[in-house]
Amino acid sequence: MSEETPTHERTFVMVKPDGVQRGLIGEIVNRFEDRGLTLVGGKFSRLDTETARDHYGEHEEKPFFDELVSFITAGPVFAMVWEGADATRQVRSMVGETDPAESAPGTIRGDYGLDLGRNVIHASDHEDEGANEREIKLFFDESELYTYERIDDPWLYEWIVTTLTWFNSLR
Ligand code: IDP
Ligand code: MG
Repeated sequence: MSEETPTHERTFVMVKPDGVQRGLIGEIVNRFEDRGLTLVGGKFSRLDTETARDHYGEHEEKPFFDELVSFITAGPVFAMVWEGADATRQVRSMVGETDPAESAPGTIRGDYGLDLGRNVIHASDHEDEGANEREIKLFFDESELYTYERIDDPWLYEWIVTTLTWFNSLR
């Protein structure tokens, strides 16, 4: 077993209006499900300007801020919370670079985008301190998040030993 078990955590992810309009919700959900993460919350939301300015507060001084706010409020978004080991870092690596043009094929932005201003997906980042908690709260009530175990969890995580113990007991 690896020396350090990564933190089991929740991370906030959102299909942006371009991703929703282009029919990419299913593809995106599929990737995280296939990876083994657990979907603990998901819903449509239409951001108003105030919430959008709040969500992207860290970028308020940037020249692209107004464009970003009008883009993110242009249509419904699909907000999600995913849970799993090292979830924030793993999701970010599946998302790719901020600019789709710089994102490797195989990443979501590298497979589905070409333009920095239309980059399909948002995902919380550890570099933005406290972003997960803040963004989850902005979109979800606690009662909208569900804790459960995936049936394949014992085959996804080495530290869950139940299945292996059971198989060995049959020999
Ligand atoms: P991230 O989404 O990869 O975390 P951030 O730097 O946090 O990237 O920027 C937030 C969002 O702002 C980006 O996803 C993108 O939509 C937009 N953005 C960032 N930099 C630029 C830019 O230089 N021009 C236009 N939009 C930008
Ligand atoms: Mg960011």
